[in-house]
Amino acid sequence: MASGTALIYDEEMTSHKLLWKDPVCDIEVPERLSSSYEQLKCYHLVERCVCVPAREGSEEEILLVHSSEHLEVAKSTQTMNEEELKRVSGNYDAFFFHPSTYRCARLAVGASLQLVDSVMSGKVCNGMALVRPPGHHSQRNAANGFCLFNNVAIAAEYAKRKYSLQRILIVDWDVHHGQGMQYIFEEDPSVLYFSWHRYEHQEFWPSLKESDYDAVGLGRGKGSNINLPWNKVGMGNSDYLAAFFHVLLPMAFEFDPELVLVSSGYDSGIGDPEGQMNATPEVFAHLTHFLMQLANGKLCVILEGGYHLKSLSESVCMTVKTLLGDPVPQITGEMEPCLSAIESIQNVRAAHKPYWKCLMYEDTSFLQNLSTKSHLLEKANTNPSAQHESKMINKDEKVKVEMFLELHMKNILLPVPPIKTAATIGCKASACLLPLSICVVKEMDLNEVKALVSAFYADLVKEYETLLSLGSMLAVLDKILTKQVCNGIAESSTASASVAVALQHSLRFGFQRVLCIFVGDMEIIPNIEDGKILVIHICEKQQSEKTNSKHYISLNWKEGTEGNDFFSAVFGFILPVAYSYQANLTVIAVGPNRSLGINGISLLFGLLRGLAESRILAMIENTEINLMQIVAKALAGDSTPDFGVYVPPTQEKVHKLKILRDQLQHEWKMLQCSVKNGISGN
Ligand code: X5A
Ligand code: ZN
Repeated sequence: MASGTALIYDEEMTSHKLLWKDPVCDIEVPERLSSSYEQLKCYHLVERCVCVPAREGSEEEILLVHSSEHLEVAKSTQTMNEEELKRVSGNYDAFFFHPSTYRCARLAVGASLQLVDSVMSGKVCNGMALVRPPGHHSQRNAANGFCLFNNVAIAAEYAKRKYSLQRILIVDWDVHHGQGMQYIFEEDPSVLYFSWHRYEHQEFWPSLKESDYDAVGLGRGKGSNINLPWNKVGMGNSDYLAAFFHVLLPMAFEFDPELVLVSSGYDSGIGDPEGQMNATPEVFAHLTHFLMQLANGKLCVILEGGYHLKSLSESVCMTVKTLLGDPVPQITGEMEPCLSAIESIQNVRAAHKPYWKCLMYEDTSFLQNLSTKSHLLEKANTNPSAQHESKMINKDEKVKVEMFLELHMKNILLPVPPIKTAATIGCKASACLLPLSICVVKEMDLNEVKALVSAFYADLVKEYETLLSLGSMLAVLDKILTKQVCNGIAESSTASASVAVALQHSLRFGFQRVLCIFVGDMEIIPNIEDGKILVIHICEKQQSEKTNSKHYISLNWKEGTEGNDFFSAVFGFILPVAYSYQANLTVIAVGPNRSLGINGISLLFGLLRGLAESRILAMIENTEINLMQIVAKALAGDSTPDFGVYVPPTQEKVHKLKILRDQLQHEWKMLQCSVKNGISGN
């Protein structure tokens, strides 16, 4: 499997700049690129990447998407004087030409294609291109919204042709709707385009009817255009995560792309004057981490917008750090999507129900009577003095966010151990870990184990084999608890005994919230009374007399025999609960009679590495050598190579999930994906 992260940057792309006064365009400055690159250097991320040079995109490549008229107009601006440049710029909505614009735009295209080539040739696994001008508003025949050529669209067409790809996913997390992208691909079923965007019931630029959730694609492309309009400003981390869990990820995994491209605008981040949203830089680490589980990790991130320099550059760093495989910082704060976000999520799910198997049995219905249409509100900046005032407030706000981020980044980037997996010498997983990623530990002394365990599970110390298993598990766990490694793997003769001890030991050590995912038969149910442990037990049938409670959830799920139907449980239930709980340690155990296949388990590990700063203890029954190897790879950061055939969950399974969701969404609020009774308006 390919490894490494490409970084593409060329200082020349900072030469494109605004030469006259224009309050609409003056935020798209060269410093967007240079300050992002400086911040990458500051975190020592540049030296960890494979630096790939940019090149000029050829005319032929630009013509993959654009008309020759558009290319000729752009070309003709190279020799124009300021007055002529201003005149041509005036033909478009929010665009400015500089004599170097054409050259920069060709470099932006070429940089994006270099990235595609680096990833598709296997030179690297993933990468990011820092480019200007951006691309996603640009259309076949027009510049628009700071964009001249549509870098990402050209990259997708190029990848389709050169590498005969049949399925490409484009994720546009820029805060604006990439309407250019939608127009280019709306009839093309081979490109799945997802965009969320500030919309405010069509009040926000570009104020198009076709940016709403009901634009699902045209003709053969029906279902392959996903619009998630945000009707309020102030959307934050939980809203973005909810959008991924309940909209993008289920569809993306069903689509099963061969390559993922990100139209990576950071104007959806906190402090941005355009977006007015609240998401903090680390959310982009999570979004990136999710997408890294698709397409065998083949992920190309290409810069679009982002106008608060500090917010932009920190978010770029979070993205690159994650591409490099670093542990993902924990998201802090209340995990609850807002009502308006849930409404939008519900509507886009309803609109796409006819086209996606994963939604087939969901009882989605459109929300009528949308709450608080904002079009009645006066716009603040209609007169010049108010406009002046709002610029002052913006300046204040900008500095405030700068100061907040300075401190915030220090808090979330506490030293985290690099991803390294602890295992004992005898552990059969050791062999598949690279020498660099393994930390060999010595089993705990058996007398010590006895002393430790007899305090809470006296019965366990009687069997020698159990004692041995506990000895190696405790040694591995200690490495994780003391933060010498990120994760660890232990084999056990009885997984449920090992889990029970591991949980007690972690609490004693002082961990406040431990998430335990148990797959298979569990004989000993750990004590969950005080809420410091949350157990999700995935098994074929409810086993114990124990009924579901907030902290013990039995998810009765047996993977279908014809293929993989586990995604809906992962995205619709496990991840939302896990993100709501905010654990600081995850224990994943696989016991006897597991009801999931190895691919499902591997995906589970990959996704859950995004939580608890990647702290995971894996406990595998010692008969499962094959599984142990897969898990070791997932812990080291490899993506799941192949999910197997997609089959939709049966109606019965969907129903089961719905019941669980209804039961638990008041506790674990990230489960919410529809508004009560489908009626709102209050
Ligand atoms: C790439 C991008 C925004 C254009 C805003 C015009 N463009 N009002 O973020
Ligand atoms: Zn934007």
